[in-house]
Amino acid sequence: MTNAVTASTTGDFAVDVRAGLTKAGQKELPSKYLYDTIGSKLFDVIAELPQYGLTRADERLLKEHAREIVRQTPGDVILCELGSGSGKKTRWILEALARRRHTYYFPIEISSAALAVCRRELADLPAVGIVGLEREYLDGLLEVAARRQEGQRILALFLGSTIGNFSSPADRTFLRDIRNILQPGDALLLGTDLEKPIPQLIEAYDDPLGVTAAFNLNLLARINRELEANFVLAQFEHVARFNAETRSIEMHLRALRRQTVAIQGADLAITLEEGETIWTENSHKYSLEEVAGIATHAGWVCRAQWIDREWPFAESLLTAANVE
Ligand code: AVJ
Repeated sequence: MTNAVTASTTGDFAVDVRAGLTKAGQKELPSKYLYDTIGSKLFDVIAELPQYGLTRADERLLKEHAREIVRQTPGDVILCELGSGSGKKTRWILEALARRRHTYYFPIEISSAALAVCRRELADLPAVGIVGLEREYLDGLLEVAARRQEGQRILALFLGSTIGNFSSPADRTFLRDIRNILQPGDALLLGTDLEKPIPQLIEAYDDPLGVTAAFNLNLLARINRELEANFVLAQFEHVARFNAETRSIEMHLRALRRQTVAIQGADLAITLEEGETIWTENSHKYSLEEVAGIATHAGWVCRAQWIDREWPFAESLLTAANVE
């Protein structure tokens, strides 16, 4: 059984673009807007790049430890996923759950294109009902919690180190927000990319094929398409840099010359100086202790952690502690 409910509008997009590009100091754009149809497909290509091992590490851990993860979340489980993307990685957990009983899976995704891919990707799974929610993460989670039947436990997945896109302390606050929506006994499987040599990170976020550059520049193309703007993409370049203070990879778009851009859909005209950047994404790299620390701080108990050796990445199974 499949159905969908629609979410954020061009209005929100215009408001967020206006807020980010009129900010004093560092101009910025929310990274969630990287994922329109073209952006989602470009990310699927990034996930295949030899330089970008994150998605494969996540998938290896899920494939290897799905049974153990499911064994540690007994009973009648509802599965939901924040930012499900193509859903490819979720197959292993779903198969392990569906071996036990019929399972409902709620992919929560802002990109309708990604939701459609996810439904197709997992449609062959027997004993699984997919209910796609085209929503912001917490709105979708509230919807799932409202559908919980008596005695059911929720297992929420937040994979692929998307938590790293929340600059500290927003990552802790977000884990706390999830904790507050769920109940004692519920669980969260959290995927986090771990610290690794900076040159390796730079290559992963600025690949020689230029796919990540296209993924980043597509955000300006999207503003042109959806908000009638006149960004000239050739007058910007993709930049990936490591911020040692925040231990994060930052993606920026740098203006190659002084220019003025009109964004009619946001009733806005902005001027960028030569060399000025627009900050488009933050990707924090965690230490293992840090993951356990922010989880505990947010009301979770870290039950188990699995680490990929080839590309340092951790999967952490967190259970909701009783709130004091
Ligand atoms: C999907 C958000 C986890 O931050 O590594 C990939 C997105 N950005 N290459 C990440 C991304 C540049 C990715 N996440």
